[in-house]
Amino acid sequence: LVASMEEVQETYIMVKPDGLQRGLVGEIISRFEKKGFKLTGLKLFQCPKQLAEEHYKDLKAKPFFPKLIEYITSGPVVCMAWEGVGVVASARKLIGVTNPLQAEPGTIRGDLAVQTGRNVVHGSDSPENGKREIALWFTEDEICQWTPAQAPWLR
Ligand code: 3AN
Repeated sequence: LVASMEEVQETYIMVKPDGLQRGLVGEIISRFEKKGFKLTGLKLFQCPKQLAEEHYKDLKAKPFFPKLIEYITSGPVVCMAWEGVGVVASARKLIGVTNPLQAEPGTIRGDLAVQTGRNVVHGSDSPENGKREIALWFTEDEICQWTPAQAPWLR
């Protein structure tokens, strides 16, 4: 765990349709930016059903799966790739647990959401899934590598 927290990782973060409709995009991006992670991909996107099903394939057997797919494809989402040391677990901490009522105040879900089925944001749950999901949601040329000019120590 300590080793994985020290390695540079990438994670897929997505503002779900409810987050966009509620005007929370700037607030959510801002939390990852202020923490010190590096944005390497960003787009507004209407997710096709097939992509939603592939993204959530591990949840296919869950009773809420059809509703989840309906929700994610109900309107545009904001797709993001973020890079940084230990970014996968740290982003999950910033997001908070799945049920927003149980999410700690100070987390995105804890501060901004009420329902599990409308929990405003997604974050990859492992470095492997971070890579998998970024490859799923972005083409290679949509990912930009850059060095923060004023703060190279953030890497
Ligand atoms: P997380 O997004 O916190 O990693 P997962 O991967 O267990 O949580 O679930 C993925 C998404 O499925 C959640 N963000 C939520 O939108 C939806 N979901 C999870 N559990 C439920 C549930 N019990 N009822 C309705 N939707 C759920």
